[in-house]
Amino acid sequence: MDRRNFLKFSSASVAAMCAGTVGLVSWTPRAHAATINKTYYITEGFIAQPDGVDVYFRGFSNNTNSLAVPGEHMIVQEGDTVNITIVNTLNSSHNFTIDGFEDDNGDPVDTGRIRGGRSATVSFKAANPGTYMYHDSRNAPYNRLVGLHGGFAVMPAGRNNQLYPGSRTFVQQHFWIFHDIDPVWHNAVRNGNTPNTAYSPRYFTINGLVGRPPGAPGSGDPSLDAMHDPRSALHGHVGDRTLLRVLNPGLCQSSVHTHGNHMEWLTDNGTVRDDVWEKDCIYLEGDMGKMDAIYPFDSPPDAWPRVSTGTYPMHLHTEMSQTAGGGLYMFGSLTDIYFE
Ligand SMILES: [Cu+2]
Repeated sequence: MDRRNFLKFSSASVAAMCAGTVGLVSWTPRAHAATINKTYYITEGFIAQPDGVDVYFRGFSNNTNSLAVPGEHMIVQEGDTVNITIVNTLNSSHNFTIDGFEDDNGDPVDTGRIRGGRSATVSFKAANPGTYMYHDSRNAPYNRLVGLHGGFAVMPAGRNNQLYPGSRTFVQQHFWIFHDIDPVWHNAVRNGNTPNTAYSPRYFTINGLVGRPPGAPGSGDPSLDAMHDPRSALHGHVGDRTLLRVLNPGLCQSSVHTHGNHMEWLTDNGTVRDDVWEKDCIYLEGDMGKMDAIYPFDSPPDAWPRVSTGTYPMHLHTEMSQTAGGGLYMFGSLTDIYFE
């Protein structure tokens, strides 16, 4: 297929779409259940990577002229009626399902097969507060790996500061969706083939972007630089406890590592932990791993004299995840934590 037939994107279209919805994407605390309607359009195209290489992706996008990888996060409240429509603009078949989630009736959410050019709607009542990944589970893991994934969360009814009733509290929340990308596999999927080469990821992203070191092209641009993307970078004053909903649609296992403070580790792959450990490194399983943790925004305990401002990095503790294109260092899955 002629490449000019595809939409081409810098990463910009993804982050720009979310500007103004910092952190609390699509959810504000409210007293009553609501009806939430959302439409995702399955689109495809190329996204320029930090070394200039255009890589093929598919995404759950907000309109037919964009390409969102990951798709926009959804946060709903327990008891809400949720209607999600998927418009498949491609020729290939896809579905939309929320991994591990059961609705008010104990049923999973899944559109089933949506043939090329068709649409489908799932309607359900939200239950089971927590963090989930929505994705296309067909042709697994390939449709998910080429970009058909995003974050979904249910807030407990009547609470705006807890992950589940009785959990430790927070004042703001973010999704951190980590991903790893093998362009050879993406290209095979583009051509309708099943990848038959060894998995060799060359790009590592957080919410679809990589960090850009100072002085590098795109550094400081919130639509390109994960250290300045409002979806990823943490901003807070001392005491602004921040929930991190961490998802891994990629295949690589990771270790999420924060500076400044340890994280309070609340859940491991959807299971609430009996004890809340405070750790500066938390293991994230590959191939659909997830965890929740709170970054407490305490005055950094190791700093002397005591400080309440400063900037600290978050990065994955696997070396290759901090590179792009097979070795470009510091163009990987990292962001910054700003004490203000
Ligand atoms: Cu470090």
